[in-house]
Amino acid sequence: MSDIEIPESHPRYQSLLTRHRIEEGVEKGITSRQGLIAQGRGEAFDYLLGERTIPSADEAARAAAAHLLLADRPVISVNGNVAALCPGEIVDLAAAVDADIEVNLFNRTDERMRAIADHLRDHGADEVKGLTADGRIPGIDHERAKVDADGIGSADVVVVPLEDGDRAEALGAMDKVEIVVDLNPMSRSARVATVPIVDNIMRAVPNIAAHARDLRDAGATREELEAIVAEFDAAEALEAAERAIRSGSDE
Ligand code: PTJ
Repeated sequence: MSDIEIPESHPRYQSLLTRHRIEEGVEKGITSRQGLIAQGRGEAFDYLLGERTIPSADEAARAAAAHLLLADRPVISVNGNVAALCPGEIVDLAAAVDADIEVNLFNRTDERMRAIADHLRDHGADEVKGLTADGRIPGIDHERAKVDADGIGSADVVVVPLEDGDRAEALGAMDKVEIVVDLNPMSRSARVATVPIVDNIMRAVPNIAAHARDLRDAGATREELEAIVAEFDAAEALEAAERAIRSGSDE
């Protein structure tokens, strides 16, 4: 048993755990009510993917790890769904690649910003950015434009999980490397990402951290990391995910 009263052997265990965490996130004022709908949308794609990390998503996670290890100023962006689903895993990934964590919300309120920052600190984060909001992403006219100038504002690589599309596009226009985690390979954010990872955030985040540690432990050089980055083909990864969804297999 874990934080839900369902044995881990239950065939729907992961899905029920996810729903429980999102519900709890809403109750705690971390997740927006729209987050429940977003979760439902993601779950449908995960069901079609077989609720597993497909090989192309694993390759994408490795390319993401290489980008993060090469980065000068990597930042992981966190919204209300991510904070509810995998706060400890986000803190662990930030430690593995020496990244900053920044809260960035579509439905931004001071209460939610603070609740999410506190929640991340409860899970081990030292510093959480996003509350200063002294920077702006050009070309966006909603709350997601607000960033910390010394966080996402000046980052070279940004991890943007469960994004809503237009910020992903605007960050791309700022020449930042964007790592998007989204279960929908047809979403606008996945399509504009430098590295789209079509996987559940709860599997993808620990997987990126594991790849980063493997690469570091193997003593990967800058040249080797750059080769991993160069070999990754975003369009092919999206096609492979769509094929897996449509056919139910990896072929
Ligand atoms: O906390 P806020 O205020 O910033 O709001 C966050 C949400 C997620 C509500 C907001 O960004 C939103 O409405 O997003 P969308 O437009 O519904 O997009 C969410 C995307 O994430 C969709 O493409 C889903 O398929 C995908 N998704 C949902 N759950 C997961 C997921 N991808 C990976 N893992 C999941 N668990």
